[in-house]
Amino acid sequence: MNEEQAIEYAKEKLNYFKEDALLTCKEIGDGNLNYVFRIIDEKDGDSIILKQAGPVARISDEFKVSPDRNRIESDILKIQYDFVPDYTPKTYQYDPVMNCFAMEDLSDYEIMRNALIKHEIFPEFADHITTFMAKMILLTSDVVMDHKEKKDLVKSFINPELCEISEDLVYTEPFYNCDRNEVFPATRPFIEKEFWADKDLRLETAKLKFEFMTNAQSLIHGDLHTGSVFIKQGATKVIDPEFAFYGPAGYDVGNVVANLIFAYANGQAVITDEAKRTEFTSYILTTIKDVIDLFKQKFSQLWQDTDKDLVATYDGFYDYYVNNILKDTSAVAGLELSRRIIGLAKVADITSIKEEKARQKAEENCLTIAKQFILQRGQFLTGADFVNVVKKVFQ
Ligand code: SR1
Ligand code: MG
Repeated sequence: MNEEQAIEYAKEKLNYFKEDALLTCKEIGDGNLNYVFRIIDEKDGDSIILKQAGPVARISDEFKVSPDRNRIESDILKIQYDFVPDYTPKTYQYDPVMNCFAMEDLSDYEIMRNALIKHEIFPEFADHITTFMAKMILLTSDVVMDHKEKKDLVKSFINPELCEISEDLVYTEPFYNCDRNEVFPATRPFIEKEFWADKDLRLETAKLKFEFMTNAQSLIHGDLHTGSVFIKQGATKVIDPEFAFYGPAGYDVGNVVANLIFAYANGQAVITDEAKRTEFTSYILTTIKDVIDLFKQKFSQLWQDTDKDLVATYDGFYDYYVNNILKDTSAVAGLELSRRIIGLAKVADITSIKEEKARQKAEENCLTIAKQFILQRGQFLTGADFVNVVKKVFQ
């Protein structure tokens, strides 16, 4: 659809605006895959978002991706709305012919990555995102769900093409000299030595890739970076779950941690005023710590409060289960840190660092942390464990 067609679509198909509405539309998508139309009734200010999936990715038509991802996104948003309504946008109609769905307009929110690049502070983010993740991860798992119903959900969220993007971009390409990588020239020698020549690292990423493909543990968002979060003071909404599928439970937590580290790297590189730099970077470290510790706290409470499979109540099982999630969290944080620097899909926190040496330092620090998170996964079990690595590498 173009903007005119989106207006026509809204008039004919969406049962949302008044009869005499005066509609205008703007395409506002800035993601890598889809088209996002904001349609407004200029008479009363009512507005809605229409999200449409095309047959190829917006970032490059090299990625042929089934428009069925729009069904997956619309379906998981409904599940997330049931479990965590405070942190999920409300969705309206889904249209399987036009591969689009309508959802609540969140124009009074801002994409979190953009806000963090402006060094804004959101003290409640860790609380919000950990409620979102603890509930989604536990309540969609075999630990608490009827096993047949869970398997139906696994079936319905088989997402082969978008999973393939992650298998390639997250787990494979960053760890060899792949043509599709986009390496910042100043960082290339570091990457060649520390990543592409490191066989131990490659072996660990191979193990992790097959775990990603086979461990149908929880219904995860699958792309929970700060560009998938709409935020304003006191409120958080998680958007863009089109990569959703049943995968390792630590995947989303790891993505959140890695993207906070990108914000930290940006703050260290570009904030010149020392007091402001300390305020922002301390906030980010506190948030990373809280993301891990509050996640553990809430996950544990929910585990106690919810009926479970008998075997999940055996002594020692809870510790085994949660420690595995933290192990995956650390590994995925490392993978996300690697792929956003070495691979094709970059993050503005890093690419917006203008000074060459500062960007190189930010990239090398993130990659140093990444290696530790991947190779020593299993050793980071508290918020302080995660934060200490970041502090040490950036000091
Ligand atoms: C071809 S899509 C590239 C990246 O954008 C999405 O947001 C995902 O992170 C994906 O890996
Ligand atoms: Mg996205």
